[in-house]
Amino acid sequence: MVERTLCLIKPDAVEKRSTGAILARIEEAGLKIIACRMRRLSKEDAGRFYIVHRERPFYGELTEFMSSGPIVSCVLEGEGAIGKWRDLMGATDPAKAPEKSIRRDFGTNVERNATHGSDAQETARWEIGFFFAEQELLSE
Ligand code: 3AN
Repeated sequence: MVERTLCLIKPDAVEKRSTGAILARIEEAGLKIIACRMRRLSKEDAGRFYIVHRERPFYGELTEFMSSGPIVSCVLEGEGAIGKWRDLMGATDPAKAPEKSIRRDFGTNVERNATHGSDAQETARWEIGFFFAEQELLSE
């Protein structure tokens, strides 16, 4: 099934100038970028985006980090895009992510782990809507 998923390139990876290398891996894997922009979140924006984690002990740090510099948000489209993008990223902890995965190659630790990807269809719809209006998704 053709799906859409949200990809974020987090402040650590943008700062390290890994944006181009990460986008290249996405395209090489056959996923299509149908929207892409750079933006800096406020701490409040990051808090809203990660609202499901508000009870977790790392919520404050996570929202601080995600608003610490520019991020790149993209919408990816393709067959099984949600799982495909999560496979490309690897595990949350870069040390546990497989060799040649994005988080292994570009991440530092569970917080500074280079990228984000939606985990299910409903989450993907909500997360895409957080960053983009429907008419900004250029699938044709
Ligand atoms: P994933 O993004 O792989 O689905 P989740 O949903 O467990 O991982 O975590 C959400 C976000 O919270 C991740 N982007 C990760 O960077 C961050 N995170 C998870 N665990 C920790 C932790 N122990 N300390 C700081 N940040 C964390």
